[in-house]
Amino acid sequence: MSKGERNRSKKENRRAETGEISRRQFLQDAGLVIGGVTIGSMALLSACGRTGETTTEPSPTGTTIGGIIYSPDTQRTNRIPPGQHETESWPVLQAGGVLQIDPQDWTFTLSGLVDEEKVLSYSEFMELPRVKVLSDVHCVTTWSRLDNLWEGPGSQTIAGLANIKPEAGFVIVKASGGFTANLTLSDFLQTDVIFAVKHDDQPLSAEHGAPVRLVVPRLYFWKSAKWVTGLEFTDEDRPGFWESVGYHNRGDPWKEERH
Ligand SMILES: Nc1nc2c(c(=O)[nH]1)N[C@H]1C(S)=C(S)[C@@H](COP(=O)(O)O)O[C@H]1N2
Ligand SMILES: [Mo]
Repeated sequence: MSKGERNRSKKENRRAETGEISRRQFLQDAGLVIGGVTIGSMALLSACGRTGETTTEPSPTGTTIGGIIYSPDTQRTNRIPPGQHETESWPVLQAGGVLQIDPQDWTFTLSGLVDEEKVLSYSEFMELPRVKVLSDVHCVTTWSRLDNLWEGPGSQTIAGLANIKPEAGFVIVKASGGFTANLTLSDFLQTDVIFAVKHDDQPLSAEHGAPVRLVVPRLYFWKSAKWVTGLEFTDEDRPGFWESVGYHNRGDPWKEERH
């Protein structure tokens, strides 16, 4: 174990013992943290007319403050789901190696139960209207990383590019190299689901899924496909890559839907 790792784990232990919740430096720089409480929580509390009291159940839709959509789980008092622990680092995980995608070769395709298949080039995708989402990441291997700021088109913007047929109830998310992940259309269309091109105000790196990755904040991180290349809308559910090798079909971290 390196000195850095030792210091980090000491810090994490201390934080776990005191119950102190870490905030990312970028949020402080962005002025989003005051005295250890995110402005989001404070604004939410005052909007609800309560002070000195926190909500235990998040609002189902998320809250938008200062142009940022706060994923509802970021408003929980205890933000770490059962069986998870907080980490400050950001591990890189995928089946196989990191993919280096040339944006010039990258396209995004909407197919399946749509009136007409649609293919966007990288420059068309980058011109789409964007949102910002603050979310927590929960990997099924037990690490959780809080306060991630994502930027990119929201799932509803992407869905609006195609006329989705009424029979469609599921979305198969597709990524380079044949990776897939399945979602119900309703999970996909939540307001905090985003096709991220930036993380913490920096362009997304190749290892975390550049040029575009999906982020589905309310489900385990395996649903958040890196190097995403398109969506297929279907009337029947079809397990994706991790779901076919034993992961849970939905993956709600608060219910520990792991396997
Ligand atoms: N294309 C692709 N995306 C993927 C995966 C994968 O194997 N391939 N694995 C998922 C899993 S299991 C996790 S935990 C996260 C990890 O994302 P990160 O490397 O940015 O932390 O990516 C998800 N997205
Ligand atoms: Mo994972």
